[in-house]
Amino acid sequence: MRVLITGVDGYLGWPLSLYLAARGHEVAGIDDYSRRAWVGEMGSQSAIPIAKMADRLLAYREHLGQNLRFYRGDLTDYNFVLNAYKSFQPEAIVFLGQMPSAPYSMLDVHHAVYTQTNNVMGALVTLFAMKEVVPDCHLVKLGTMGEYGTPDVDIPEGFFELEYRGRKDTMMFPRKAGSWYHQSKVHDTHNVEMACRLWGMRSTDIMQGVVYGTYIDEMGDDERLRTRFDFDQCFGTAINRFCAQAVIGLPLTPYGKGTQKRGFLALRDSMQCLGLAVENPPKAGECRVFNQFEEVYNVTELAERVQGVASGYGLDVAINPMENPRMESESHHYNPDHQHLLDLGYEPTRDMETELKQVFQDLIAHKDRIEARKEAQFPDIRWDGSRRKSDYL
Ligand code: USQ
Repeated sequence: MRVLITGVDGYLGWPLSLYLAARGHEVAGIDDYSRRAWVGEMGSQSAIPIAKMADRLLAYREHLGQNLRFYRGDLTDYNFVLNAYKSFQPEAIVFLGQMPSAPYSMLDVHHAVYTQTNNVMGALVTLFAMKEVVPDCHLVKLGTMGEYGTPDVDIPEGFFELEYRGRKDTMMFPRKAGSWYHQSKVHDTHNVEMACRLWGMRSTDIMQGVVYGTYIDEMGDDERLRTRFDFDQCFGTAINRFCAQAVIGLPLTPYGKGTQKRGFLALRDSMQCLGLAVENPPKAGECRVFNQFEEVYNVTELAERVQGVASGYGLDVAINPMENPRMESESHHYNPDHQHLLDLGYEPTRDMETELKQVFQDLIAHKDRIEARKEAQFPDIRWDGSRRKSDYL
């Protein structure tokens, strides 16, 4: 199948291109290197060194025996996107090319506006370009579990039966996001659902939990095929930050009470899921939703898992809760459904320990790169728009 990945230079996009090519698909990618620039703006760098795109493409051809068709450009530029679709004629588009950080979007008005303009317009441009050039193409859109927020009820997979005053209809489950970034994904979801309803497009909206891990088998032992690992306050997720903190001897920092829960999944499981979605397209007009996560932990349990694995490498680190710079529920119900992928044959690895060992091996080898950008780890972006470093509690 011809699969186009937007955000092919990113954390998920790059390994996905390898994974899909190894499964026999013809892959193209779009990127404008924004992720490298955002992390630089935060005063940080990927702990694992990332090859330049030219070197990535060379290694790709050597290992996978095919070229990755690369288009450099901005996803909000309609003519650019249209031309890329015309030249590649994708049968599936995996849409990953968005600004993915909640704290970055909460920085100030400029970052909030940028996040929503970039994310919502990029997806809208894609819908129009698909309609014009490849109306039968399947859009695999990366959503996030954070769109739902933490309501005090179980969360269905996308749609549910709503009954009110004796009448019933199938409706999209309400969203209650907690950052301008997560809100941008909510807007996308509504736009994509409407495009399916009005234009008969087919889409899979994947509501992913927090993805972690540094390696998939398709990377082999070629450094040029590795993907990024961020640990700064914006682009490093809690699990990445805990691992990086352990490697340079800093205490691990659950925010606030540390009882806020999230769903997690390994990088290799994320690849499997995106691959399954691509290879099993929905019918025309269908807007399909997958909730995807494997294990649910609260952030203190997560820190304890990381602490346990770190001790195996002689790293004895403390867990010191930190004042929460975010506004979020710290004690809440969390029980989302996640059956649709399992029905398609998804076999999750559910082995956080093995994945974390790989992460530690990679990070210990690049400890100096984390040490060099240590300052970027300390959070000062607050959900009320102010900036002040958090204290350990
Ligand atoms: N947290 C800590 N300590 C830290 C950093 C974060 O306790 O040092 C807490 C946060 O307060 C939050 C939780 O960990 O309660 C998760 O935060 P995160 O930074 O790991 O992840 P989040 O902001 O939710 O965003 C990440 C990705 C995003 C994706 C999302 C999936 O950056 O792209 O959409 O995970 S989900 O969380 O399911 O919405």
